[in-house]
Amino acid sequence: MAKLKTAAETDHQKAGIVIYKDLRGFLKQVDDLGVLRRMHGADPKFELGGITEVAAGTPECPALLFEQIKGCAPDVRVFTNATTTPQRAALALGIDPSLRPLDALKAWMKKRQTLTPHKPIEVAKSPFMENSMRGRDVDLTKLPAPYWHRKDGGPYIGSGSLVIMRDPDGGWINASIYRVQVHSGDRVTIQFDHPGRHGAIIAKKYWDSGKPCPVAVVNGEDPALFIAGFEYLPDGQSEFDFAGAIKGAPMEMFPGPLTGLPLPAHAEIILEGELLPDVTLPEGPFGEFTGYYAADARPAPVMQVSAVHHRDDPILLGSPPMKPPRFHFGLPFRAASMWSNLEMAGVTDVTGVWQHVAQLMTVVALKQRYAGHAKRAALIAAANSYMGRLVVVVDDDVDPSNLADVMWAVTTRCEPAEQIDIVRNAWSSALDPRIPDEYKRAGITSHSKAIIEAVRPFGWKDKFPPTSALTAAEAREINLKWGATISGRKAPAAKAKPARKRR
Ligand SMILES: Cc1cc2nc3c(=O)[nH]c(=O)nc-3n(C[C@H](O)[C@H](O)[C@H](O)COP(=O)(O)O)c2cc1C
Ligand SMILES: [Mn+2]
Repeated sequence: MAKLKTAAETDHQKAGIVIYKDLRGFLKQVDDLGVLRRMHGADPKFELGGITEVAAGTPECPALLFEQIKGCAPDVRVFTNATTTPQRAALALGIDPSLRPLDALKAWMKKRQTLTPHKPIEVAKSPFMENSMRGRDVDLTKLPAPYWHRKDGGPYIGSGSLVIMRDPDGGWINASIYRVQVHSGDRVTIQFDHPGRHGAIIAKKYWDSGKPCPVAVVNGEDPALFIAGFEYLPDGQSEFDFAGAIKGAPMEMFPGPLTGLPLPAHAEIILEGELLPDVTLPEGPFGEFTGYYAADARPAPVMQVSAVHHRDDPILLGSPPMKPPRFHFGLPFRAASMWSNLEMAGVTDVTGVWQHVAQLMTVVALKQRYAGHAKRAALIAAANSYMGRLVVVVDDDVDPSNLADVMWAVTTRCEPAEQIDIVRNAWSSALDPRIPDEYKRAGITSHSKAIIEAVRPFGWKDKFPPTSALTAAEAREINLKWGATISGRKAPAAKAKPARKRR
């Protein structure tokens, strides 16, 4: 970390985009959009999670700020559904929140390709040092840790929290989202979906040399860190640098008093401690993003918490997994990286990539230029479809973000006997509800993926029956002229009163 006191003017400031400083700043932006609801007196046992799920299932999908939570100190708050709409996901990325979802994702895909990683800088002061508990005084029960779903095995402080570790070889910092269950006043577990997670690889290096792994859990981080912590970044590339790239300025870090790990200075609640070698506790079950409990409680590594720091009136960022299509992010960020991967691999004419059903289904749209073009794209997308059994390719006249349109293409352009392929032994995880438990126990967590070519067959695509539907451009034109009347916002043109002049 470079030792500088203040960040220079950000790339965003130069471009005139206002980006939040921290979670509180983002909360204010969400409130200013009129989409924040304040909830008073909710019970952290099941009710807070239940309210979050019901709200996420409504068309508006408001963000929620829980205050005066039952049984918690009056100043403690929990923020949920923070980035669950396309609008708020765009806002978190510093992208125009009024863009149509596919255009917003494309803007992010393009921005992501040209991001400049910013190494974090160290600052001399941090608001999270306003309150500290050390050693025997550490008492996690003083912090919010909801029971999110009814059959969860315990309370989770970390449903959207960042886990920070330093690679003992390269010295680089990994900062990713892994769930964190509270087991006692000073013990939590951290769950890795599979042994390929950077956190799992790094912890193992410490343990293999007989040492505990220094670790920090950052709760109430800003959304740039939340998004960075979800990205598949290469080994050795710090999520902190990526978050700085999203924000267009270096992230400010304050060194953890106990671990020396760089900690986001403006985060809300921090746990510092060690992941112990050879110590596990039964973790879970926990309602997962597939909408299931895929496994009973399983052993997970234990973090001994030796220090807790938090801001005054701390805000926990809660992001419980919920039954699809509800998801942590209102834009399918991983579809953006797939889109970019396709371009990098030289696949031309891709007009969109999207993920539905909480990323369990991937759709690629393209303008077919040669035989095999569609399958080439599908195979590349399938390789990185984590836990996704369905990969669909559609022609460029189909909007991949519109599930109804996609299914129209599937049912009218795909002859199953000719245009569905199965790829076996592909990437999934222990969270997959369809993999039998005995396989999982033997370490077999792969599954098969169906590739559905819902495109006009290339050999006779020009003779395929033409569609009777309006083109997107025609529909837009009609909407411009007639949309307000169709929706009832305006009386029919003949009866409309002359518009009054604005003063
Ligand atoms: C809200 C949320 C919760 C997540 N929970 C977990 C988890 O408990 N375990 C896990 O291995 N990955 C989890 N993930 C996915 C990882 O954060 C993601 O795959 C990340 O890229 C892993 O980073 P790494 O490559 O540094 O290991 C979660 C993601 C989100 C957004
Ligand atoms: Mn990583």
